[in-house]
Amino acid sequence: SRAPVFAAVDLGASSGRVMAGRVGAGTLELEEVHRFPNIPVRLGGTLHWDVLSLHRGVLDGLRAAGRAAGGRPASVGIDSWAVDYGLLDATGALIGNPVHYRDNRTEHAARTVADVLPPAELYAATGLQYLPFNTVYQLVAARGTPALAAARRLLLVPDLVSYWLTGEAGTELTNASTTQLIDPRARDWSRPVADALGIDLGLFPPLRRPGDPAGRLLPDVLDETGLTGPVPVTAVGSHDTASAVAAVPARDERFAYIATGTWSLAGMELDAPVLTEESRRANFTNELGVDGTVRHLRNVMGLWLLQECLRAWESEGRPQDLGELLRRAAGEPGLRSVVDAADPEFIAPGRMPDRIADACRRTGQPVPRDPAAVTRCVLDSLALAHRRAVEDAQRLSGRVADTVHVVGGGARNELLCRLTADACGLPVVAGPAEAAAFGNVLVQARAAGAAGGGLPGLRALLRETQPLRRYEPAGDRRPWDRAAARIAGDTGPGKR
Ligand code: LFR
Repeated sequence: SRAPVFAAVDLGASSGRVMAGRVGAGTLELEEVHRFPNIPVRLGGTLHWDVLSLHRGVLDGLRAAGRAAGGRPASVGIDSWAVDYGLLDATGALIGNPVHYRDNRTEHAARTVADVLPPAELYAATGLQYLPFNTVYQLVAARGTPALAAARRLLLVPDLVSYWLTGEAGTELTNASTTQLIDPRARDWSRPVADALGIDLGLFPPLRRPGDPAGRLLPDVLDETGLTGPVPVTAVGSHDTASAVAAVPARDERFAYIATGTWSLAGMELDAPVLTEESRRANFTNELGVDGTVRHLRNVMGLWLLQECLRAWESEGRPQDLGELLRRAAGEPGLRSVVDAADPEFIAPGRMPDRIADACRRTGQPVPRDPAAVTRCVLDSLALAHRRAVEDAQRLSGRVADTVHVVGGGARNELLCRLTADACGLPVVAGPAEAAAFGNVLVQARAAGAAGGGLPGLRALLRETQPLRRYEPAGDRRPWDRAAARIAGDTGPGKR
């Protein structure tokens, strides 16, 4: 008999996909069975997720996964971006569309929070880096709104999708750790933080962990998808980054990772959080991972910078072909101008080429004009930010990395991988590109008994079955040092 098929729903900031993963002894195959766009909608001045259209995409994808399985998938798992949530009223109905983490409604929330809980205390309790969109800031910004007053339940995005599929509500732990309401040592809610901020933890359904059962597809979902039940849903690392890092094909513990897509999440995997003041000042986060791990990392802007430039050029009537643009960027002189790719100034959408130009001007560097030059500036800047995060991660944790694993969509970007190897002065192992879906599938497969072992076992299966590409570092690191020095003193609008 053929190996069972697990369906992974992976929702990203610009598209969602459903993958069919076949897993057995020595077998790991992943097939994309459905992909759909995720287009945020600005309405009444607020940026929303179009969550019903995502649900439609999930249903279509599950139908396709059934066809790929030749019947029904052995189980379904869901992961997505972090921090955002939907509110349910007393009847279980969704109150309004979830707000996008790039919306600017949390602008003043940091001050409100700091007045009650100084940043150092909040960090010592939760280990989370400051990002303006952490769920706590969203909840503080939503304080006093009729929506929050009517809410009986709060579900993080993957938990919301899971609830719609099964009728069962839970809060998956890895994603819960991005709310800034979790104590990463206890791996449980931090009551002191919630109480200090007046946040009702009763809104969150009970915690569940990757591998836990999460219900079965409801009869109406079976109807909509043409599947015959029972089809179980399994909790996975529902934070996409948790699933992606679970699928880093590392050989041993001496690695740093960069999960690159819309974001570059760069750091190390640890077995305990680093809650020092130094780590806080370096804006490093401690998110919870699969199997008791901690992701000690920094959020770097990632390919968002380029995506937003492409969107701007398109709206100016000069659309660019990405492949062509990357080829031309590879031919541009390197390190002419760099920006701080970890600067929160770049979080909001809009006018990206202008904002990059502003940052270059501010730091006395040539302003890139041509799209190829802007693209080279973005990729050099990302590589530089990768290097800084990889170095800081080692320094802050006292651990050593001899390899940098690049996973996620950016693993397909040869120039980015090569520049990252050169900047870090370490070999880069690139792939898999669909790391989040692999992590999602592997955790389900293990729960179903189709794959064995801890993370090392799952990672060995990835290494044996997936094509990986290695980039050796080349050249001189001094130009990178000089580029870093040019932006070290930048005190732009995003700097606090
Ligand atoms: C990546 C990601 C990051 C998180 C950001 C916002 O997709 O999940 O880990 O910081 O999106 O949720």
